[in-house]
Amino acid sequence: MKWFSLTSLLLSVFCLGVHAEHKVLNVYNWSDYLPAHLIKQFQKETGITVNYAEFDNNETLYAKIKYTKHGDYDVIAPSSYMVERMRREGLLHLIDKKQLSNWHHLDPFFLNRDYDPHNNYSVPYLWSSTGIAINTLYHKPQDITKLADLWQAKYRNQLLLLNEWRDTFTSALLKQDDDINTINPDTIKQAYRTLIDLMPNVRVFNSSAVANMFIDEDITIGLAWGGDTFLANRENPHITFIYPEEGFQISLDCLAIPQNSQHLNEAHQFINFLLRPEIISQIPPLIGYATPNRTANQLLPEVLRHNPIISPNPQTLKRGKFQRDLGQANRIYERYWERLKIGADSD
Ligand code: N2P
Repeated sequence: MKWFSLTSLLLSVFCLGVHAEHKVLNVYNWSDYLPAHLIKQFQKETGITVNYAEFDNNETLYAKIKYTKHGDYDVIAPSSYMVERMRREGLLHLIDKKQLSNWHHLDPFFLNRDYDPHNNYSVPYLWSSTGIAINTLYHKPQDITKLADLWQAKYRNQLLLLNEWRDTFTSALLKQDDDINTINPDTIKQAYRTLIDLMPNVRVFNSSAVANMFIDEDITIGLAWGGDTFLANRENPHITFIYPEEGFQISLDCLAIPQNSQHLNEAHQFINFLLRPEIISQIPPLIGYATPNRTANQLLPEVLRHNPIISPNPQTLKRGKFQRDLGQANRIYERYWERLKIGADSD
């Protein structure tokens, strides 16, 4: 009896100890943006349990972080312009670079940019371009060299547009030869009208299943991220990617820690894990997005490093543009975006 009580006492003390030690990390990332085996490896190495959730556009992420007050997330992956917005609104926690021993692997090309001048709030994670994806069994590449081509009547009810207003408006602004970061209400309205003109050609708005829609041939032409197009191309080599003549946008997705995170050490451990060259270099071959980690890039096979869908050649790259936060003008765009999606053609 005594022996039994002692055992159960020891057992409960042990369990309490384990319970107190149990570490958790809540990650909120883009859909299909981190292979599951790497999450498992991190859990195994650190004993930290990762709760993992996904989003498919920056605005969904923004709303979650802005309106949840309880520190539901510890690591998030906003694109550069969203880092700028969140930073400005006090939604991000300072990154403690002393805890990131792998920081030096990052390519300086991606560091200290205007959206976060000293990278005090964000760590570059993966990047890609927004361009036009086509299936060459159905469309001739020589017919589609610029965004303006998508407005042709022959593409009626065929296009996929990304379910991300920033990228969709960027395409309209590029087509009309305007600054992709404009905050001028007249120019924004003009871009809205340009998109209204495109609507008869639009079949679907989607940003989480783009690769599969192309692979299944539900869609044969549309705006797409290079990474998703790379995946589709691997399954079907007829699916290819076009960097539009008017220019294109470079999306740099970053890792950041929300201001109200409850697990700061775990968050830094996770970010440092993803900065390890032998970890992050596993991602581009699997999901088709490029890494801003210079050491990791050197570990990639030559053929992948120079794959034109994953990363444009230096000459093409010159046409690439970075998006900035639009401040108060975000509201104007958002209002037009809602109208566009419900098909209301009004001012
Ligand atoms: C892949 C995630 C896309 C990230 N589904 C685009 N910024």
